[in-house]
Amino acid sequence: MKIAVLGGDGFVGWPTSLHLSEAGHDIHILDNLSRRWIDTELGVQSLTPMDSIQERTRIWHAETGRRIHFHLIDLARDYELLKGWLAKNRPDAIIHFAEQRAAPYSMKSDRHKNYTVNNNVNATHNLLNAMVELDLDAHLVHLGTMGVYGYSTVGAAIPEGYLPVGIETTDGRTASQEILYPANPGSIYHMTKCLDQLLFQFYAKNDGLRITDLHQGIVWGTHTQQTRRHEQLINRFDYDGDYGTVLNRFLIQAAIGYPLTVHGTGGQTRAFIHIQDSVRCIEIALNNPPVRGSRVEIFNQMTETHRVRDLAEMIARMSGSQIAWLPNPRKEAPENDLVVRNEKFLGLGLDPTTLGEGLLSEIVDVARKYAYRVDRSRVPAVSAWTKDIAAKVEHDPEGRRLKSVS
Ligand code: USQ
Repeated sequence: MKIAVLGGDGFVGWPTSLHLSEAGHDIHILDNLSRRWIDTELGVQSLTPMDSIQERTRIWHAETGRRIHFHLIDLARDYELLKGWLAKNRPDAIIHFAEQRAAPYSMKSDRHKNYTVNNNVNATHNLLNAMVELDLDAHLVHLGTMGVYGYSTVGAAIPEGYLPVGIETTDGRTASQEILYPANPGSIYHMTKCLDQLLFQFYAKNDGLRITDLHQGIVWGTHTQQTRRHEQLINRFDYDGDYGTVLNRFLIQAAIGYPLTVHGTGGQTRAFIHIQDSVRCIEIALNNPPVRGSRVEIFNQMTETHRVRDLAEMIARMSGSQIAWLPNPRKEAPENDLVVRNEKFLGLGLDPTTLGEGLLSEIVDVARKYAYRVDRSRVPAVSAWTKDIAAKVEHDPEGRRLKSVS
């Protein structure tokens, strides 16, 4: 298949591009390199040294003989460029990763809220709009998030996208219907993914677009089979308070002897998936497109759930690290349970890579190797969800005063 990977320079986009290229597909990355600009804005860098996208694709070609093409296009701003590219290339499938993906970054300031909404919603809408205009019957696979559901549990498992409900009719019957599971975003970033869901529902219904939305949990790990092939194919690995996600942060913190930064009581339960499974799931979704005219296909892309403090305690035991119980910069339930259904991917052959000491230690080893690149002052999470929370200036686990976010 000819596949356009929008956002193919990012944390999941890059290993997905390599995986699909190795599987024999013709890969075209469309990316505006915004994630690299955000590193510059924040003054942080990936723990792992990343080459330019052109250099990465050159190395891939030298290693495998396969070409990955790169096109510098901003989906949110360059509608005509995007449309022109799609018209000329007419891909069989499009994978859409091209969104600002960090909740703390989206909550940093009013400017960051605007940026996240404008960027994410426009990128998605521009793409859908262009597909309709061009009569492009490509299968669109979108990377969404488990966070569209919220994380509270009513004592029932979260279904894969749709909730069966009974509605009392005016003549006293009960009509059954399947509705999108009620959206309950916990950040501006998560909210944009909820808005994406509505755009997908409309374009599938109105124009018959074939769309798969992947509700992914928190990704952990950094290497996949392909990124291991050459030092310069390495994936990015974020540790800072905005882009680092919880398990990867704890592993890096363990590697550099930094206290593990648990927010609040660490009672938040979240869904997780290893990066290798993430790219496999995307391939499975690509191989199982919905038929034209059917509703949006939704998968829960996660393999296990864990409570944050259990993860911290496990890594502390494994590494001898201390745990720092910090005031929570986010507005979220202090404790929640989470039960998630994921039978669809399992039924299509996903064999989950679950959290095991072997893989965790491998990640700690990667982190130790590049520990010299870590700026410890960028480890604390300083983006606060509300002005009230921001006003509580606290100290980081190493005794430094944290900036209050204005
Ligand atoms: N947390 C800590 N300590 C830390 C970092 C985070 O206790 O040092 C806590 C947070 O307060 C939160 C939980 O860990 O309760 C998860 O935070 P996270 O930063 O790992 O994940 P999140 O902000 O939810 O976002 C990440 C990705 C996002 C993806 C989402 C999937 O950045 O792109 O959509 O995970 S999900 O969490 O299932 O919504």
